[in-house]
Amino acid sequence: MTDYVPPKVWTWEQPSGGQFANINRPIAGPTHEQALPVGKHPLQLYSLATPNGQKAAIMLEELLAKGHGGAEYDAWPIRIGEGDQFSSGFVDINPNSKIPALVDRSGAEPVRVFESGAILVYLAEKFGEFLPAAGPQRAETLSWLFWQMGSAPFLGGGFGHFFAYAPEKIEYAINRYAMEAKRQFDVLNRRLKDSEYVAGGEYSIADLAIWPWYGGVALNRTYEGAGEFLAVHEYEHVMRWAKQIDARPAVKRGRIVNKVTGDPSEQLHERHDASDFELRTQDRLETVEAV
Ligand SMILES: N[C@@H](CCC(=O)N[C@@H](CS)C(=O)NCC(=O)O)C(=O)O
Repeated sequence: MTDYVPPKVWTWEQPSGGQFANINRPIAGPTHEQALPVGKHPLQLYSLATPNGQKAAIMLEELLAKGHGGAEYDAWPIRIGEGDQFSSGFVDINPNSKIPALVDRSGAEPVRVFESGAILVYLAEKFGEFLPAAGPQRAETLSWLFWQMGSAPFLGGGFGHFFAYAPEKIEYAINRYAMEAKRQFDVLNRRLKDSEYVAGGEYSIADLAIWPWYGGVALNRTYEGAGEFLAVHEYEHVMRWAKQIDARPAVKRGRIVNKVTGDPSEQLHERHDASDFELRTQDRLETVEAV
């Protein structure tokens, strides 16, 4: 219990504490003038390898794996801890200042797309993959995609924040969001008991959206200790699916794009070419520098 009594009008007086306190602001818009870099490919991705960012890079790698040369892309890191999302260039392509954002420069005019779900739908429709064009299967896929967009903020912003990042462990908040996170895992588990993939028998943008969040926690990669705390091993069908998706070569590549922390062999800060996965991960660059 705290003795905090909310004032009549909230004012922004001090950092709220916890990880990310230095980037949280109650106002939108740019903080500084800075143009975004542009590479040689039709698609430009501005992102970071958080679960939301991974969705976009994995989708692009899956499209390339299917032979869509038009899905070639340059991926640029947006270091959200350093405020890159508030540059004038980034705010121009995403007024919401959150990664990922995509610019399609393949047409006469550049097209900006923000919100990871919108990016998945845009790319799925552009290349005719991972989302049926019509019918019940499209409805099912979009239903699960939007389930993810609505549910993951409770897993990440709710459970993950209070379990891993908040400056103090607040039992009420952790209980509230652990309960909801477990309920969501159970929703997925029941679905995946009867269905190979989330939207049915085919791998789709629903899996692509859901895996980075729920697969990440199931595989104990997202918040240290969270897998054990939520007893994720009990969700056996989620575990089966999480491992199955994790084994896909395009997923192995996409999830390390714009990754700037962790094991150097799993950090690809910028992606401009398929060979970068072999030649330009941080362990390789550090070896070259040391020679
Ligand atoms: N609904 C958005 C959420 C994106 C989002 O929350 N991105 C986070 C990283 S996972 C971010 O950019 N945070 C920076 C900030 O809040 O300033 C989407 O799915 O694209």
